[in-house]
Amino acid sequence: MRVKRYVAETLQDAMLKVKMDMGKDAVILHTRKFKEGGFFGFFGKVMFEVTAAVEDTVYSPAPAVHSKNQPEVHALPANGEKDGQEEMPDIQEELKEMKSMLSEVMTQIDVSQDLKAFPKSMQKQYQIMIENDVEDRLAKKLLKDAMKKLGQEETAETVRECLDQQIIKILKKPKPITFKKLGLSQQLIALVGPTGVGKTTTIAKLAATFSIVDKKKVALITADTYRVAAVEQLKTYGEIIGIPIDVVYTPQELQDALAKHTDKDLILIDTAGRSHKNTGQMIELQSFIEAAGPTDIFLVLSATTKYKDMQDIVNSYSDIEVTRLVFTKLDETSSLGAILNVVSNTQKCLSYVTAGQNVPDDIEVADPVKIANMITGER
Ligand SMILES: Nc1nc2c(ncn2[C@@H]2O[C@H](COP(=O)(O)OP(=O)(O)OP(=O)(O)O)[C@@H](O)[C@H]2O)c(=O)[nH]1
Ligand SMILES: [Mg+2]
Repeated sequence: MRVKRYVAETLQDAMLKVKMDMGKDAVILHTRKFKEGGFFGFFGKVMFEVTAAVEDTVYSPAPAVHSKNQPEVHALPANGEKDGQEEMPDIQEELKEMKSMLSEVMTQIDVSQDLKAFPKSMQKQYQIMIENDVEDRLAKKLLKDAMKKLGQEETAETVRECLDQQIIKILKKPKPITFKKLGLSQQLIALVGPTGVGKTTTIAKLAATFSIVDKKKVALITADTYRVAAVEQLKTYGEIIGIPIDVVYTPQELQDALAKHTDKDLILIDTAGRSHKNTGQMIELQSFIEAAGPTDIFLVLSATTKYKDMQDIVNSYSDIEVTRLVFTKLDETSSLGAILNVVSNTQKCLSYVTAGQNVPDDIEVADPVKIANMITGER
């Protein structure tokens, strides 16, 4: 097989040269247009190049044609020759392109074979975590870290234990409501979050626990005046528990109510459920929060919410200085991966979780060990 390059000012001329030189059996391997001369390919003369091949046996150029008037014909490789040098940037360009394509393909292979690189026990744990709604990226990171720690020493138990430890570390130590032993330590907590997640119920649970069990002086304030039922709901709880409740319509009224309760250990502020898609409502909520100046803001999220929606909700509350996370309705779902995702992405501390409608029983300080066990355990 002989391979040759033919250069001419038009493609037709270049093809003609191929036919004249190699005959009709020539196979065209490649054609390209390039600029000759000029700076870095600019301002040069446009030329056409055809690379053709022919079997040795049929390669019988007419001697007359070959010997005369063929200055642009060069055998490949043409290193060191004028046209060969011309060709170098082009080859390098193609090489660069191929390299980048190759590395793209390699990364894709890496991602898809990523899992196969892990031992079987780890692959199984990955599946479990994914089924429990742990973000793919996070699940893989946890596995890689486990792999680093355990090496090939792993067994199903050690893998799970190792993952649990990592999850517990990400979830951090939860921060419930605490009181200083000495001095002024009033805790002013506002609960915010989307509609229907259980803010009011959680407030009732907290109020009852701290007032009845811990004998703290507790007051409730509600800024949720959108629905009569909402006010009545909290008033009823207040009456049952035996603690005062104020209903405020403006940020000013909120401040006035707070001024009345300087003697209280704990003031819980209920807010109306905000659709995170309604910016007007979010601005109003912010003005209540600013007026209150709470010690902590609890963002209440339902564990039953799809993680993607939860992400949107968390983002929409980014203007409010949320300090803690509360997850409700753990009794209604067994996949708690979203809790891990949110904590991992927001770096906020967990505070409480609730698992049922009963006031005050169905609330507890979030337990990272239990949550980790749920996340790495089969459903
Ligand atoms: N299963 C279950 N239901 C709960 C839990 N917490 C609250 N709920 C129920 O969820 C519903 C809504 O609770 P609310 O406390 O009114 O929710 P909210 O966030 O105050 O709602 P809005 O004020 O409308 O935004 C009620 O039926 C509660 O009983 C929980 O942990 N588990
Ligand atoms: Mg409510």
